[in-house]
Amino acid sequence: MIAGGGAGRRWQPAYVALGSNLADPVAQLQAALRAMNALADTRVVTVSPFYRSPPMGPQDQPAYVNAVAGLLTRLMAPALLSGLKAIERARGRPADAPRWGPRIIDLDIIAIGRQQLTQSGLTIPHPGAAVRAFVLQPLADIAPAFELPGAGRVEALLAKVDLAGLQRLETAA
Ligand code: ROI
Repeated sequence: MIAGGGAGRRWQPAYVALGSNLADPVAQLQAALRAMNALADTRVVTVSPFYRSPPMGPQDQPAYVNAVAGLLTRLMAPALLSGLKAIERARGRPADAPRWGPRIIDLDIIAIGRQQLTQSGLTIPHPGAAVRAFVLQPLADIAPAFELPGAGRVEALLAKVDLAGLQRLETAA
């Protein structure tokens, strides 16, 4: 049993997907990366290139900018999730924003090491990660051999998705 505020003993690799389609998306991702690096017991160790991607879901919204960050963290999943939600709120994302609507910043935990869990509204690995080009391409850029628990190797999953419309940007972190 680990006492206290959600920090475990061991550092674990984690991947977080970033997405934005409002209020200067590139700047939103850059600011969120700085804020993630400032979370307790967490360091951003690698960042993928940034990609412009057509909206999945309702089409009457701007294109997204997406990326994936590789972290090392000692936080347990719920503590990392609340840290990411706090960053989303601090950047001005309303807590009650429509689920498939445009957003200032979206930070989703894709995976934490080899964990597989579902608890209090959080499923790890993220159920969409294995089928979304805008997650798999940047994840493959930084971790092609990573085994997404229960789904398969990232580079094998990437080979099965449609990459049409995904455009790598020159700007990055
Ligand atoms: N579409 C794209 N391309 N990228 C996203 O990050 C993204 N996020 C969302 C929905 C609305 C599902 N569509 C998206 O939340």
